[in-house]
Amino acid sequence: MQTGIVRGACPHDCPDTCAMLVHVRDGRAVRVQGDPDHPVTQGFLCTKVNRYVERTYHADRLTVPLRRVGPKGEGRFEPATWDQALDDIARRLNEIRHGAHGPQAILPYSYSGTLGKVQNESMDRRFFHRIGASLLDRTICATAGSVGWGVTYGDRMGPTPEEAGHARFILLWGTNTLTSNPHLWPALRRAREGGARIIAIDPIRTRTAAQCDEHLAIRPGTDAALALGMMHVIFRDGLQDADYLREHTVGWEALRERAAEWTPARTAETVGLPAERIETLAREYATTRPSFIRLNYGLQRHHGGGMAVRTVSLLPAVTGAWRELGGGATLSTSGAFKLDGAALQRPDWIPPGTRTINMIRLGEALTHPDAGVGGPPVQALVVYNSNPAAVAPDLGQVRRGLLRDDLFTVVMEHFVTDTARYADWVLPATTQLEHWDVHTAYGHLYLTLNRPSIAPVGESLPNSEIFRRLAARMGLDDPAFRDDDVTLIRQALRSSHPWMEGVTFERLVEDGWVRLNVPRDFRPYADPRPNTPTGKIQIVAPELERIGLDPLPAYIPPAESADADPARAARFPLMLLSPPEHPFMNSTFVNVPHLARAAGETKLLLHPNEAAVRGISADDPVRCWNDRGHFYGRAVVTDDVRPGVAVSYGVRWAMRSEGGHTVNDTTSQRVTDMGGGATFYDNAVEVEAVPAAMAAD
Ligand SMILES: Nc1nc2c(c(=O)[nH]1)N[C@H]1C(S)=C(S)[C@@H](COP(=O)(O)OP(=O)(O)OC[C@H]3O[C@@H](n4cnc5c(=O)[nH]c(N)nc54)[C@H](O)[C@@H]3O)O[C@H]1N2
Ligand SMILES: Nc1nc2c(c(=O)[nH]1)N[C@H]1C(S)=C(S)[C@@H](COP(=O)(O)OP(=O)(O)OC[C@H]3O[C@@H](n4cnc5c(=O)[nH]c(N)nc54)[C@H](O)[C@@H]3O)O[C@H]1N2
Ligand SMILES: [Mo]
Repeated sequence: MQTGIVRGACPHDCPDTCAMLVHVRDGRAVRVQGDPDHPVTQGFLCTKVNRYVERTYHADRLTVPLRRVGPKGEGRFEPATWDQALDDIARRLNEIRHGAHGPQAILPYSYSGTLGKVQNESMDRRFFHRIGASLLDRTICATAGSVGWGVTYGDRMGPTPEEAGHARFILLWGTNTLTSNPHLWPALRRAREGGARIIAIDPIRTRTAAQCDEHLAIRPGTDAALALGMMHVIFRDGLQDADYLREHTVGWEALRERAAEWTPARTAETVGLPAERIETLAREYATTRPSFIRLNYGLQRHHGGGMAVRTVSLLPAVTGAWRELGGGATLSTSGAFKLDGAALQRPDWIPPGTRTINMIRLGEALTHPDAGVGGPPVQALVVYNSNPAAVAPDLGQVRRGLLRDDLFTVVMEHFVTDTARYADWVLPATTQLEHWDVHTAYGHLYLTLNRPSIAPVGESLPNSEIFRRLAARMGLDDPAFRDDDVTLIRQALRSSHPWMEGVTFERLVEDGWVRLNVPRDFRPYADPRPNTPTGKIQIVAPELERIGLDPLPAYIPPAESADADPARAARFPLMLLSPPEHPFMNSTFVNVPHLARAAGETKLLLHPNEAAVRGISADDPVRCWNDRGHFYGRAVVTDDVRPGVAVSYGVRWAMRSEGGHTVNDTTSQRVTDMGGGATFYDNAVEVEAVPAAMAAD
């Protein structure tokens, strides 16, 4: 397309998956715009993605393959041709694959730079499965909640922005909607016009909490206790939906007994809210209908995160809120998309017995001879769609691993990121404007096609094409390695599920996006047949007992809290939360000038009492540390955070941070109770003022 408007999809890791219109003039993208006809996008894009064109044509964009010339971590490279790069990478990977340690010494590392089915999880998976590389458990974001929800309800579904406007009582629970799910906001506004009350449950008064009717600042990681305390009042006062519980759930009697232990007084002490407020909250929640809970990621980044999601998610089962349009709870809607992932990824090629490495334990995997899980050392790391030297926890150990001279590292990227600085080869990848893809969503029910709108910038190639070329060079001759991107999209869409009826490539080409064939009056658990082992909503989940957890909803305190580890909490008395920075997308957009300016320098938010006892004043340079590492920031003294909590919005690039350190120097590789998830917010730290000169490290 030389001039005109091309339909695309925002590729980023966000529930909103916007339909994007790309304006092209003379072969160059000039502007991106939210599709005004899309019922969820509603014509607007977010702060970050509005800058997508600026990012695409950024002066630092990678245009040719780069070969490392300096020491690892220094970021000195020389340009090379694709033939040189691919020949060398194919040779090295083949050597390792056929060498003493075998193919499992190769580890892929990818996450959510793009969520497109083709560029995120197709040719890459075929490639690594066919050669028998180690498997990566992609746990960094959502697995705690996915498992917590999964053992309770099966597939993840819930009201979308199209239904949520009907709700009259709304809890934004562990979600910063205006930053991380902004296209839900118009629905919340509609609900409010209809008389809805909106309450934020968050240790921080975020920009979202400030816009709500009320903000309940609970102690981090105590969400399950709050939900149990609410259930206590609901059962005690007879406000439960007994018919719903009897018909659709197993184990509700045991839950009633469990909740009986959570008196308002006990709950108050655990969560840090007044007992009376817990009483009234429970009654308001149970009696104002429809009630909708948007529970999101904040509460699952603590050790007990899986249990927290599971426990909160049962509130609408207790009250029967699921029966009503707009009622219930939404963690994710991804379970509604029934695409053919196996056709794309070919899991049938995985050699039996292949080991799995948890991505959040990358530091451990790279620094232990048995990769921390048994088996061969990791000798090659192939990174794409991710920036682990910024986003992974416990960065000190990650960096030590990446510095290993005997580690062969390939990074496919748009920029020389923190991770790319450690690479032997950096390969230029295309952006969403330059390749095909198809996108499911986890905050609504539309499938979206992305068509390329411009030619690749420089010599960049789609991930899929890089893996196709590598496969050919490494002698992998299965015809599946010759499928082009449009063929891959067609394969993904092959599905006999009724919700995919009529959702075809042709319609996507015609319209850009298509709603799944689910009923308009979408109430997924009104009369549920959940795909759980019992076919019911599992209030008691015996499979949890098998992994050593309580089969009933329960409160598991954060691992680094005073409740669980008083000795540690005495040394590190502040719980550090590091949720997304409004103008950034994880570690993406950090180098886009407008957005970097909007975010400003690293800040450390403290309650006035916590600042006072440490002799810290507003704008002081501070050091935040624990036994894993430290980073620097500038103090913001504010009652937006509760006492006992510190906040530094992240994720930032180490190379653009004071002393080369970020919040993730302090976070840990500990996993959540379920799903092996990350515990970024279960992070005890201490903070001190430092002389400005010292902050240079
Ligand atoms: N602008 C922007 N949008 C994004 C992202 C981004 O980086 N930037 N990242 C995207 C991705 S990958 C994800 S996973 C989502 C994440 O977005 P959200 O689902 O909103 O999750 P978080 O921002 O991690 O946390 C949400 C809120 O939970 C609060 N919180 C922390 N601990 C607790 C707790 O124990 N209990 C409760 N109730 N609240 C707690 C935090 O203070 C925060 O305000 O956002 C996506 N959208
Ligand atoms: N402290 C702390 N740490 C966190 C979080 C937090 O809240 N606090 N959030 C966590 C969460 S929820 C998540 S999901 C992870 C996110 O971690 P990641 O998935 O690693 O996300 P990004 O940091 O956005 O890095 C994605 C990289 O992929 C690149 N990329 C984008 N598109 C393409 C493409 O088509 N091809 C290739 N080859 N590369 C591409 C981008 O340039 C970018 O550098 O971070 C986690 N880390
Ligand atoms: Mo995420």
